[in-house]
Amino acid sequence: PFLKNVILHDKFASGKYDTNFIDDTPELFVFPKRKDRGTKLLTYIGEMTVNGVDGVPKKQKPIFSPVSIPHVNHLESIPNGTKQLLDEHGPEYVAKWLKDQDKVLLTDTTFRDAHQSLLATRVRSKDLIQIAEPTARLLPDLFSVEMWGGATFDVAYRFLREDPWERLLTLREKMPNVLFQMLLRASNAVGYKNYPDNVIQSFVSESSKAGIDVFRIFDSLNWLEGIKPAIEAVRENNKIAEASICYTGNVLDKGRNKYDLSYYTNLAKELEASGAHILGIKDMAGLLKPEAAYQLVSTLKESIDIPIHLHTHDTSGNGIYMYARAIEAGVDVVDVALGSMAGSTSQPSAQSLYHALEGTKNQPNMNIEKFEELSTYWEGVRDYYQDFESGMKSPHTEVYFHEMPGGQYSNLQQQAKAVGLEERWDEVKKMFRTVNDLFGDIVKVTPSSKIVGDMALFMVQNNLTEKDIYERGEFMDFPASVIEFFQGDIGQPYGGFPEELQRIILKGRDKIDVRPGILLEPVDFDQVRDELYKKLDREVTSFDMIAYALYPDVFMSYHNFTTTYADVSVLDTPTYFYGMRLGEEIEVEIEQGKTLFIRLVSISEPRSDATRVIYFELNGQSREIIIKDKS
Ligand code: 3PY
Ligand code: ZN
Repeated sequence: PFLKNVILHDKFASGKYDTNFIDDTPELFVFPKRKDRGTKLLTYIGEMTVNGVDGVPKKQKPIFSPVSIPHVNHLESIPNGTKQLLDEHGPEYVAKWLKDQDKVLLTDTTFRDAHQSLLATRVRSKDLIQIAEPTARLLPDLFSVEMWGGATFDVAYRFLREDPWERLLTLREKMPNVLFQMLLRASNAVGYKNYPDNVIQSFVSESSKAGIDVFRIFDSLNWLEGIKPAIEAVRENNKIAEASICYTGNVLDKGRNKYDLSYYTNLAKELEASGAHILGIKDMAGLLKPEAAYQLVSTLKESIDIPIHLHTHDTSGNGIYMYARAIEAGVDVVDVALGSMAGSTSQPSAQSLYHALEGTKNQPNMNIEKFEELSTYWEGVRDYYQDFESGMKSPHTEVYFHEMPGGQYSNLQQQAKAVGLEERWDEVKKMFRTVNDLFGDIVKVTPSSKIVGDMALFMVQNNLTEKDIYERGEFMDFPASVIEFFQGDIGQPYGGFPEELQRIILKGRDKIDVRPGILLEPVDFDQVRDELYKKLDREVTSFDMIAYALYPDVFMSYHNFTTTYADVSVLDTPTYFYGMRLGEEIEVEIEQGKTLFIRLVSISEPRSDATRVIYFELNGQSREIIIKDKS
């Protein structure tokens, strides 16, 4: 280990060391602690068995049927797809190729937005990885697979205790043929605030290296200044910049004309001029109605030369009809999810679209049986995450009123639960719209939608009306995110801030009207490396550095968790959430060729200090683990 520390040390690697190197470098003598992954994993399983996972009421582990993984021939080579087009010919070529296709192309969002929108982003890497290679083999005609970014990055570290970079690298290895697409919140990267420009540049360059090909970039206020640096960063890495307009309001409503057709076409032209290879229409809440889609896509097709990629959420139940009209108007790609992970707050179903377009010249090129096979797999996996379902059982046309993004619905609901507002969820949704109007009718998508959500929770919790805010707001402590928004920290909303409200909320604090990235000091990554080396007590990767620069506390809490419990991503999902049943036996492959056989033998009654003894068998040997019962 000493030699390894020397070789991995920055100074040694860069040749900048002298004869005092060993004396002056105490970290060379810090050796990795002996791992006992077995005991750590048993402790985690014991915790889940006795206390359950945070945020989910403790319940007995349900019995799940085995999931069905489609049979594929692993020896055959994986068919080529759009990834090869990009790697061989570059982004401009792919954009032109896309525009030249007669049939509509598809992006499958099952690996990202579908579960962000249906299951509070909780799908674990294990469930993605085991279906990755079959997906690559069975759906090689997809334009792309959206599988990263948005909330998945944060949630992976924060709630799933796994490394999102590992997820990306492993999926890339298993799916070498289809473009990988991510959602990038422009200057907010995959976080909720503006970051210095060099963090965005490093994030884009590292994610490009790790396997992302298409970056769907949006600014949460549709602010052009906010989106430009991210477009440039993507172009520098020779990847596809899909710059997006976020659709809000209703272009058909002539009484509400803040966001009309000319607003969107002007923005689209500016995005094209700023270097977008593809224009994204990001209908994050599913507000785009069929006729509006027809008018919007037709107008955009006349105004710009780049291809158009349409994204929606099927909350209202009108998604397929809307897509059909957009396709008639010439849209080039649409986002769909596999049937069992589609509909409601998620994307429209791939299979439904296929059948809806039968008899038209645009029907996508897809082998419907393969989609069905993969859909069966997801039907089984979705059961594991039943505690994160939103409870929405049928189309909700009320979305046209509250305008809440699909990806936010189940997440805000979890947030409302956490602050005791579960019973008042209907009020929270109505308040979401009240806050929108109070803020001057803004674009609502992460992070602006989170700010509207925070304010809505604050107002419901304190039983406040719009009038109360204007009359008594001087004496209120508003949520930090709301104050930052009115300071200009995430950018400038179209049409500006409502001035009187801004005064009430800021209470004399400073505000800015320039791009926040201009004012933020670049992150010193050398310093981050040194700091992290001390904290992690191991080699620091550029992935760790970026994660730490984005969210230091979440990253450190993830690290501390893995130090206590080892790498829990190796556990199957039911065990990860619910622990084990008495008498149950599981196999856990902790690394290739190394499997632990674990049996839960018995659990003692709580002792006087509220601890229980959990008796396991680990590879045939008895092991006892002590867990405090928190009930
Ligand atoms: C995200 O930013 O995570 C979204 O999905 C926005 O729609
Ligand atoms: Zn979405």
